Amino acid sequence: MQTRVIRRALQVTVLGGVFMVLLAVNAGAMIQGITGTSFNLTATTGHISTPDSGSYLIWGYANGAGLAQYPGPTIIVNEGDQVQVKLTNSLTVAGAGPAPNVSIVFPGQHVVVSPTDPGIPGILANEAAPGGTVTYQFTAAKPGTYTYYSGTDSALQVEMGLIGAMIVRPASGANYAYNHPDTQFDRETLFLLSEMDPRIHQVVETFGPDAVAATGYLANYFPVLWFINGRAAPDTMADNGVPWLPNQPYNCMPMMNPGDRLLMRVIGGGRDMHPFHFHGNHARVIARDGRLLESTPGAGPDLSHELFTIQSQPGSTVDAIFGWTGQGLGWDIYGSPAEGPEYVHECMDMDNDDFDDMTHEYCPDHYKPFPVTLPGSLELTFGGFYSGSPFLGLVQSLPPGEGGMNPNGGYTYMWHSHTEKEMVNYDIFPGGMMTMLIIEAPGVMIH
Ligand SMILES: [Cu+2]
Repeated sequence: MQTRVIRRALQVTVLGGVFMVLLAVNAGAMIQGITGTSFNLTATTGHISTPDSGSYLIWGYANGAGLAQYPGPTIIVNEGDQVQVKLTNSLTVAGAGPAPNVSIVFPGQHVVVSPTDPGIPGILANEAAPGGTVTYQFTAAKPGTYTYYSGTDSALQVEMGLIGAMIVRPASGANYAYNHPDTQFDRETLFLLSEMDPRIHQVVETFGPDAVAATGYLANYFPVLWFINGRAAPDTMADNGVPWLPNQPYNCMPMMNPGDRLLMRVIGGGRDMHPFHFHGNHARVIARDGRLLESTPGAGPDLSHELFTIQSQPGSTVDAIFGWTGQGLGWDIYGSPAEGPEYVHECMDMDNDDFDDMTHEYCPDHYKPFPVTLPGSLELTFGGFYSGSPFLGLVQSLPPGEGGMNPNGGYTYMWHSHTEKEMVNYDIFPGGMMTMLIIEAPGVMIH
């Protein structure tokens, strides 16, 4: 029955393609964050949890009086905005020493401090003393993907969690990464990559930050936890804002329909490099550090290039556009007539670009049969994501207790750090810097 419903949905979508175009950009397709031009961030303490049942003290930026977040609130502004960020230092620490000063650096921005709230001069940025404030001001002059983090004792404070993302949306509109048509996207996902050495957090929690230096842990750094947007897999795949992760509100599970352009905003948020690897297709890198890869201003990303692994470097950002249609597989991902008489349709390619105008099906593979014969279900071992069928959007019967994590019959691709020791939670595989891309069939709504 479910098979029939989903196939019907696909056929309706083919006929109702104009409707799909209208829905090409929806609110759920955009990265969550805080918007406006004036922000109040508070540096404060909290705890994060990891899927191996760990709980670790963090220092995080909070939105106003909210909870410490790892990473901090994603600041989303528009090109040309006069931005003001007031930082309040509410850190408290164990041990005899005072709480440290904190600050924010905004790489890529020309920052000044407010004359009425300049804070205290520091090495990289003016700082907020314990209980005090500092207000930073800058013009968001250039669109792109940026990071922000503590410029005070960064080796310790970034490790403790004082790191976040900032997005400057271009004048061209919210569904452009930069001011050029080739940077248009349908969906975007943040990948802020980081790691932690829990020993440091335990020393800070028990004895205070002044006790860290004597341990040598910052010099002999040994992370055993790895995160995307502050979560370790499988938490990466839980929804935004789930109640059991109050200090880790941002998920990371890209979802798309065939033909969508998915903008990947990748940020090196820790102190190690991470080769972030994606399955399913290459991605086209269009910008680095908030600058379009163009040969001359206005040329567009003519120096862009395709990669299957993004070498993410600490403090750096990369924008890439990922697409998927099933082109090149050599068989019809939607099934051939032999697989079911309900699924007889045309591949409508009015503009002769080889793709169906509405579903983005690759027409040269239309009706080509699935190339192998699958063993019977009693001969197979299933993963939780197998829908019972090799065809996109098709859910078929599975043995009792099998499957269930893929209710729409999407295709799922693991995206992960290619430093594969980083796909664990404190030595337990799988976990860590890993998530899934989900391709849902045309017509399956993605929220
Ligand atoms: Cu892999």
